[in-house]
Amino acid sequence: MSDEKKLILSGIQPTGTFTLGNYIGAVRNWGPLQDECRCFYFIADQHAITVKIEPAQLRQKTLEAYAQLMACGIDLNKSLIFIQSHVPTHAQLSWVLNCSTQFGELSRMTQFKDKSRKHPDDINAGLFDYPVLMAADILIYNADLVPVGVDQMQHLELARTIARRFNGRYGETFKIPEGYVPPVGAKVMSLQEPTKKMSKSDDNPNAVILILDDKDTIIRKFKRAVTDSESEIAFREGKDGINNLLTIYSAVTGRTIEESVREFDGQGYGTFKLAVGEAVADHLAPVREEYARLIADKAYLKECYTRCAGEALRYSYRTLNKVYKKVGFVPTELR
Ligand code: ATP
Ligand code: LTN
Repeated sequence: MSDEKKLILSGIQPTGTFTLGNYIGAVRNWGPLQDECRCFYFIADQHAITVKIEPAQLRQKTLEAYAQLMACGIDLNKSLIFIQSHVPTHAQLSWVLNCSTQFGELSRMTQFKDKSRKHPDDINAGLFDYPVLMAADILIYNADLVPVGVDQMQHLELARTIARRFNGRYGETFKIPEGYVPPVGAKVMSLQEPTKKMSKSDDNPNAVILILDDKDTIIRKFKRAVTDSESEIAFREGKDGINNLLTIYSAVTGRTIEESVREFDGQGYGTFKLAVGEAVADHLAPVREEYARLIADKAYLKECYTRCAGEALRYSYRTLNKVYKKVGFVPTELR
């Protein structure tokens, strides 16, 4: 890995099995970047405790998310996948960045407002401070590019603001990161309410395809997908259900939307839904198989996340030491 390569960084919270939305909109785009870029991916377990989660659940879901990322095509000979809490420099930098972040800025974050509304009994300081830890995740590696869904762009913008402010106050220290939203399938919609995004935390299991669902389950969920009262397979305004199915079909087959529309010209919704279900199930089958193999080998997973965290830690100390020096902390030999 040479230092001239662009550095890509992204994270995902271990809040449940990845959905087809997480997969198409985010995770599956991470693997192809690893040939041209230096890629750092991580499981954001420290972000996950900003809402209530059982410790045993968090531990299990973190390992499962780790194995899912590997199964989605991230090659540890080229990229790193680590667990956020194993690399303490993120949290150390976030304290310093807190002091370059304004209360008013954090109060304006829509995710904070949404999650506070959803969990009115637990509006903790971590939930409020979530974007500063996210800024530290990015800035500690001087990332060039951060692939995220549209929902995370406000946080990314804040990370850029914090970096600029710190650089202005203490001198050039951080690179200003760019966001990267995939051109196709940036937003996969719910199969039951196609105006809403497909989300891990949806209460209706029929609305969501999980990347580890078996073929029969996937086909059954697509058969029940909400469409419209017409019979024409076309991509246009007002046909949210069909548009979503066409987007998914195109994303997994690699065909354009126009090619997909032509392919199903004159056919009924039933045939189309079955074809989408089969294409998705076939596409996800190797991910599911690879996941089953990985999750059964805890010793191998441990070896991988330990080595990757070690590399990430060594790399990130360069930035932390520089930052500590700039803000005026007395140097120590202890790190
Ligand atoms: P939750 O339901 O717990 O909020 P989520 O399913 O919305 O979770 P996140 O873990 O917040 O997913 O997001 C992980 C990544 O997947 C982010 O980059 C996000 O933008 C992307 N993503 C999430 N849902 C979709 C979707 N329906 N379509 C495309 N991309 C998505
Ligand atoms: N907030 C993100 C997860 C996340 C992240 C990051 C993404 C935490 N730290 C740094 C990119 C870069 C989410 O919920 N999807």
